[in-house]
Amino acid sequence: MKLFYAKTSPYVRKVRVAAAELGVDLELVETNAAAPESNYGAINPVHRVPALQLDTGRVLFDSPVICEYLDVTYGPRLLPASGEERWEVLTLQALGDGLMDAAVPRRGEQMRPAEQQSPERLALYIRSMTQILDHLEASTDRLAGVDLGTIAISCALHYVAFRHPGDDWSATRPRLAAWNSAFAARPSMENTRFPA
Ligand SMILES: N[C@@H](CCC(=O)N[C@@H](CS)C(=O)NCC(=O)O)C(=O)O
Repeated sequence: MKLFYAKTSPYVRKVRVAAAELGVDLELVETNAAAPESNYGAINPVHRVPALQLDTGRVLFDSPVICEYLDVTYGPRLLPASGEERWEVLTLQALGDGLMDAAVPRRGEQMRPAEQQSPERLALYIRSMTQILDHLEASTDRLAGVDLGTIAISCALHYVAFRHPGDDWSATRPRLAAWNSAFAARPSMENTRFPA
């Protein structure tokens, strides 16, 4: 199976950590989806990474779909099949993905020339990030075990530290920071670190 990926994408890291936790090897295909001349749309018409191409040729996207496919096929271990636990894990995954969904475009906005940046848009991203981080700090007792929820949240927290270091999110959220440090020691997280 081929994973179309970028080293700096938190969504990709989530998929790679899930695969590692399940003991699945993926062939990595480095992909710059944002490049204007990219023909990656022939693989994933949404034109985002990650995408997973199965040996049959079928292509799966986006990251929650890929993670669920991997878990159903090689688990299940990371997403309970039914019951309250399933909704809990999916909701935690949505919190992690939601943090990425604000932190990633905020970074994109900040990469534009200063005079083209929208302060209003940046404020909305920062509001979403702050709310999610505060919510997680108040709910660290929910972060037990290794599942698609905790994987998504840890990948999102590392992305925030990687791309928005000035936020110093962990300084004011000690319980979440302690949980994330312990989670980061897992080989699946160690082996998928963002570049220095
Ligand atoms: N909802 C998607 C989001 C994926 C996403 O936004 N990926 C970014 C990289 S972090 C991307 O490919 N951006 C390229 C672009 O927007 O041109 C998922 O969960 O897979």
